[in-house]
Amino acid sequence: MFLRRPADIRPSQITPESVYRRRRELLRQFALAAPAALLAGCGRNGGAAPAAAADPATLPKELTIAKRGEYTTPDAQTRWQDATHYNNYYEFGTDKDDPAKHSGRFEPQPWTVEIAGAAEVTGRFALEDLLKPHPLEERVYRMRCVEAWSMVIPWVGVPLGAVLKRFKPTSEAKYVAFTTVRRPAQMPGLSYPVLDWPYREGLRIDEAMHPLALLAVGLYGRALPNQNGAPLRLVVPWKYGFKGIKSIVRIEFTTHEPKTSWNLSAPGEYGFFANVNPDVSHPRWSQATERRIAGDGGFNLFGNRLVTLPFNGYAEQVASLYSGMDLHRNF
Ligand SMILES: Nc1nc2c(c(=O)[nH]1)N[C@H]1C(S)=C(S)[C@@H](COP(=O)(O)O)O[C@H]1N2
Ligand SMILES: [Mo]
Repeated sequence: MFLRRPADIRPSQITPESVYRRRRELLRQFALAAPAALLAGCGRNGGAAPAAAADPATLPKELTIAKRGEYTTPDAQTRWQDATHYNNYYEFGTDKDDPAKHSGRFEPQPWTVEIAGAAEVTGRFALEDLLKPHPLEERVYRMRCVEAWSMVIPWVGVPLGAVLKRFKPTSEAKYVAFTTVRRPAQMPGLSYPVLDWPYREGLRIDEAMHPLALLAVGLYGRALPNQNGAPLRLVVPWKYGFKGIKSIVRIEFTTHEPKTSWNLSAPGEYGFFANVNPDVSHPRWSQATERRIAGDGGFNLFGNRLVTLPFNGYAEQVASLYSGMDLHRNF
């Protein structure tokens, strides 16, 4: 069946009108100020070209993958160029090409993650130590953004649950809260009050422990480019993309449901659970279909219009996490 492609969701539809207006105003100023800001940034990469074009010379390093093929999908994969140049990472700007353009000065190394809250083991850990015991896996996941576009991406990472268990969460640990790094000098988007910074997300502990939840360090066999959340980001394929928090610096086990950035910005529009659900429309647009950005056609205006599946097609694996819950209320 041929489905007509609805207009893509614009940023003006995603954020409340007042926030959007103010942001447009700020972005206008930003557009004027940007070249000066880049010149002023005489750090290590000051003035350098934006990172991660498809040029092999600028590709992030290759990763050694120990496990492949256990989680995959027959769907055509998204091209590297699209997955790394059509991004949401508001700390680098709100347009889809901003993260690739404005993340060149971000330094993902060295990196530490703070583990806090209701666990027997807490403290600050170097990323290498956090990952060392876990073999890197490649998993091809369907990804669905709340803006009704989707991609198919071969991630490289380790199961989130396996990492979390090593810290021995206590019985008080009912949720896991994640925080993105906040570096105004390297993240030009932080100057704008688009979201309540730093970016925050959370999962219920059983969701975090589910085998599909992945802590990703790469995609397409390579380390994450800055725009995709280097050096460490969350991937939760049955939820809307905004749950996939990037550049994680803090993980806290909490007793109460943690505050999340999108929920704080518009609680009526973005819930805590954010499970992909074609039956629950966003208040301002339908979630029944999606534009698939994948395959040779890659990014084109007509894309493939697909019917969106409950839990993004992962219902068989995850639906039991929500049995007895009213998913219209707990959206
Ligand atoms: N810190 C941070 N994480 C973020 C975002 C963001 O703006 N800031 N955007 C989210 C949204 S809305 C999506 S769809 C995914 C996009 O990931 P990708 O660019 O790798 O496709 O990242 C999510 N993680
Ligand atoms: Mo998204």
